[in-house]
Amino acid sequence: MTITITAFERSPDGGQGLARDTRVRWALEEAGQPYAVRLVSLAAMKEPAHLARHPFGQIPTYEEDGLVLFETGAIVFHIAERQIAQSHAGLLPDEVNARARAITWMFAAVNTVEPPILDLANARFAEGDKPWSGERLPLVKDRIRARLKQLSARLGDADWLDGAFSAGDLMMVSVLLRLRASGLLDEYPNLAAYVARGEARPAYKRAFAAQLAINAPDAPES
Ligand code: GTB
Repeated sequence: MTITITAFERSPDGGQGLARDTRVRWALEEAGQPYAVRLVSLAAMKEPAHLARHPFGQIPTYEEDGLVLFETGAIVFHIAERQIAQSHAGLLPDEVNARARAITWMFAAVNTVEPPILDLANARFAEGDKPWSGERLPLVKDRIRARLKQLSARLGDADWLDGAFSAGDLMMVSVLLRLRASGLLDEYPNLAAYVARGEARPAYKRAFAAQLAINAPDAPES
């Protein structure tokens, strides 16, 4: 049975790994699960065939044996649960309470940390030409700093958010990566080091290389 995900035919980031298929690829690589990729253009994402997979006309999606999923949090959770069902612990801990905490961090990544980060992208790219954007940008950045300060305090000098690396870290690192170009991450050295630890994982490197091969096919292999 083949797992198929969807990804941008051409990612707007040119292969920096910021499109959300990278986090799904990463989870599949951590799970040692081979997968196929269906590339979709921006136009095709809004056509009925893709809308049947993803009601909001976005990537990524996940297909496996008649099951179709969208939303990266749900997809990564499914990959982690599937790994447990196959008796391979890894992305979620075995112990019930530790597993619940790892899932909590997954939600925190997409519900609490990612929204202000997305707001920065909107403030820059969708609202950058508005007369009020110069005043708004510092407020948006300060809301991100408030979250990073709290996350930084919780992480402290630990390697991962709660014991061993988990799907919670995979989601949180994926969300934080989007901040690198802004310089905000570097204001919190333990978070910058946390993200670097995530990127250093062999599974992340494979996921990154796979999306880069599509988006910047001439790039040298890392
Ligand atoms: N909540 C959903 C999830 O987590 O799965 C969000 C999915 C989503 O935003 N998908 C984006 C998409 O399909 C691609 S990843 N957009 C097309 C559309 O909505 O029409 C977002 C993204 C795009 C580009 C960059 N970049 O260039 O840096 C980074 C992230």
